[in-house]
Amino acid sequence: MFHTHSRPRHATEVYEHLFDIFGYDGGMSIALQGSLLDIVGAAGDAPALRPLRGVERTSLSKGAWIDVVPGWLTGADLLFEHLAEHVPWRAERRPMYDRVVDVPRLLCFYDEDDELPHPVLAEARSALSSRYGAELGEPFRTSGLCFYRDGRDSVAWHGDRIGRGNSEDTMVAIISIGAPRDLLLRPCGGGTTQRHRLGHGDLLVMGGSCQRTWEHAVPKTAKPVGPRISIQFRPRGVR
Ligand SMILES: O=C(O)CCC(=O)C(=O)O
Repeated sequence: MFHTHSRPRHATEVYEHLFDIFGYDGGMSIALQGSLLDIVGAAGDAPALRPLRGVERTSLSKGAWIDVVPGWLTGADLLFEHLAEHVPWRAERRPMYDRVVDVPRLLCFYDEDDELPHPVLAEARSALSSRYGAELGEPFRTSGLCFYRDGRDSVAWHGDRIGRGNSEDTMVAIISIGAPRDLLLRPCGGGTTQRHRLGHGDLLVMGGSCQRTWEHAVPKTAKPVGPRISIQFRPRGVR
């Protein structure tokens, strides 16, 4: 989609492209502020991963857990620009009760044999498989990407239960880049909701029974937030 335009050179231009193409303006200045902060912190650094060591695990209930690694990915500004421009983002519509509604985010799915849109994503998948493969019993294989254009975009409460996530313990690893958004987790059947603010380059891994016994969501927000990209790695047969 972005290919019909000349290539943006830096984050400012990418956000202008988002505005031109999607017509979203909410929070653009906030996105720019975040981006400028990142540029001040790490001027033009290429995307890279920190070592995955000393990860602290939080046990939830019923065998579910999460690991959170703030700032696992550095140089996230450049990755954001690259993905915003090069991923063939799709707007989808899905049946809901008696209507067909817009999915409130843009999507792109990379199956296990598809070339990922940036080499650091293949490095991330491989690092996650090295760190978690023994416990998971298999490598991470697929990558789902979501583009949240602003606070109106969201994902509703759900577990990743299409396929084996419905009956077996598994893992879903999420890298978040762009504007910080809250990822909420709550036990199925009721209980206290946990709020995890995912920032630019943060990793969150949901494991154990999390997809079956807990639900997660990224709610809409009326606050002016800029665009965010979520990159989810999953094993084969989990969606
Ligand atoms: O945006 C996120 O980090 C969560 C995405 C998600 O839950 C999903 O696509 O199933």
